[in-house]
Amino acid sequence: MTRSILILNGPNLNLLGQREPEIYGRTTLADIEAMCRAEAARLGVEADCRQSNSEGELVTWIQEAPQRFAGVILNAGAYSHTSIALLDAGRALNIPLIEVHLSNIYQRESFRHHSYISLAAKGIICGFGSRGYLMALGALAAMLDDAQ
Ligand code: CA2
Repeated sequence: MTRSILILNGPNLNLLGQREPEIYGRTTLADIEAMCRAEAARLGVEADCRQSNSEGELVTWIQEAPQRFAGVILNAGAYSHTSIALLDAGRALNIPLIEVHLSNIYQRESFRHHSYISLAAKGIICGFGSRGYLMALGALAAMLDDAQ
């Protein structure tokens, strides 16, 4: 069975480290992706990291994920709070999806308190900054180990 994990980041996350450091910190998306690849290697899995500002592209990547991946880590950014299309794609998955947010969305504006993705997620990690992606990788790797 494949031990590859797809890590998806949604709209505006390409701006990390460049704007609003008081909310999102100074770590760039390239830094996070490098941390994820290093953690994946440590856990004996592979990480394929992608970012898109396009809802449709994210939907397509989620739809195609079971062909090549054992799990999906998704930070859908603001689409988390708006996108029924991403929810439907997540619900159609037959592999686990873990939802990640850098910030604690429940400490922020009320419109961020609801996430459509959560309805399709195996689990949700928020508020731990970039460490949340590593926590999600650890959870998926442990699930793969348990399934062996
Ligand atoms: O906390 C998270 O990870 C979020 O998914 C980030 C989204 C936000 O809309 C969600 O409510 C929570 C926003 C990502 C945008 O990131 C930026 C980074 C720097 C400058 C501007 C935006």
